[in-house]
Amino acid sequence: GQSRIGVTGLAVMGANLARNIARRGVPVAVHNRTSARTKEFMEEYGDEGAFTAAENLADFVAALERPRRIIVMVKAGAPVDGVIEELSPLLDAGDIIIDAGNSHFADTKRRTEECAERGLRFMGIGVSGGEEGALLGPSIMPGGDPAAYAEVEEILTSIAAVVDGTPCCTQVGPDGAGHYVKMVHNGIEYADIQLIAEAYDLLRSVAGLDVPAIAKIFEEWNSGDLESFLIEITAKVLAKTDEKTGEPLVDVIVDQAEQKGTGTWTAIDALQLGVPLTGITEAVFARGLSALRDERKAASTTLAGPTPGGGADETDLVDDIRQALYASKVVAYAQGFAQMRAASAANGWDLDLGAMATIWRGGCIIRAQFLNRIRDAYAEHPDLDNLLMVPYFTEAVANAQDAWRRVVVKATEQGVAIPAFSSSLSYYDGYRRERGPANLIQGLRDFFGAHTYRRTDTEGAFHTRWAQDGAEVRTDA
Ligand code: NBP
Repeated sequence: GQSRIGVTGLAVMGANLARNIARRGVPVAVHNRTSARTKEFMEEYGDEGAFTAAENLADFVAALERPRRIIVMVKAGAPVDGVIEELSPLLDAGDIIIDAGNSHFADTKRRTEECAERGLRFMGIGVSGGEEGALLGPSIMPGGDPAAYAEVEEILTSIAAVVDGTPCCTQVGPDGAGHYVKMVHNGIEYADIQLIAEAYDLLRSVAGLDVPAIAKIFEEWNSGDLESFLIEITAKVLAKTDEKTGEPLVDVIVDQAEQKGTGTWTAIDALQLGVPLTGITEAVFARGLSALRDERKAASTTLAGPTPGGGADETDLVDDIRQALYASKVVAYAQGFAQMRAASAANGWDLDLGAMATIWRGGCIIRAQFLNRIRDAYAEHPDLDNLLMVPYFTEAVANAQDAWRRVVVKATEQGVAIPAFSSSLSYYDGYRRERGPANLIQGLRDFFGAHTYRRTDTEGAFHTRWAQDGAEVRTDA
């Protein structure tokens, strides 16, 4: 075989990845289950590079140099297992199957083991940046055996986005680590988007601004601490006028958010790890609430509450909202990184969190200036428990907190839902409390379930005989 790498699955992501690779001068074999799609691909893009089109998997495999490197870019879930089943008998020991879709990390772990039993090497790589990223330079999060990564490193780093001369691609860790990090990336994206939506709602409903004015505000915000791809495109979406009605496009878009599930996966894993991941989880819940459109319609005329607004343009409020957005964003990232740290420990992945911030600076949806700060934080403190504890972020939130509190108070008084803003503030206030109210929780648990408690002044587990003589007994001695 002559092709250095193959791509099977030529829907938008696979096609663009294959084109990206071929444009670097690498010969690529291409295949798709439905061969009409392969034919279309060749007709449209065949002259962009050295492609070998294969109608079936046997021809596809035969077109590849060894060890074979095969990128699988099909729909996540059962299709990936199906493709592995079909490919396996055609491959030789040491060949590498690379799942570049949005697979769940537990599936990647399982597939890694199943492939190893067949003598095959499996990699799960996260690819972010959507269609455009796949074609022009995505952020790539490869997981798997380092020796397998070494065989594809040159190709992957050459197609990735580049920031300050550094490719947005680095070996993340073994088995499911790459897909895990991609999952948390998507979770953070949910939180970022929710925070932006809440800021927009506040600017509109509480500050009383119109959509074009809000578009301008986001454009301004994009030149400060908040500078990021998502803030940039928020300004563009808000500035768009609907051709049919002449109204802002956002005013004719139905207010129900859809989702593909990676935010939910992130939240579920946080719950299982016991990591307080309020920002991302509230963002998932907010999409769920948005979906209840008919119920909301009925509730809007039934349930009591204040009507927001009344205020004319309030300049101070606009800047308060900016600061609240920034502080909440810091919390959401601190939580996401704390989750990756916990997952790394639980799975033995040894994740380099600074490197994750580094490869998210370009190519992906959450790309932002801000990630340089996170990279710097881990460069100085590799074992950092929480990003809020490094001076840069400690000060950023300290400076923003008065504004943040004013925004949460105002929104609450006026009846505007801000689940991500307010839960982030509650997390912040809970995290900085030396002594919280969980002592009472333990007392209650001991009362109704004899679950025991620990004392502040003595080692050991204790139980109070609430229903008997009220005396305390030590239960672990
Ligand atoms: P889709 O997720 O829409 O999948 C379509 C592809 O899967 C087609 O090539 C289809 O072949 C193939 N396929 C299916 Br469906 N079932 C198959 C089976 N049983 N055996 C073999 N092939 C099968 O494509 P996509 O939007 O390009 O996304 C690909 C992956 O990348 C997904 O995991 C996605 O979550 C991830 N991703 C997408 C984006 C994005 O912006 N779209 C971004 C980042 C990651 P056919 O032509 O024969 O039906």
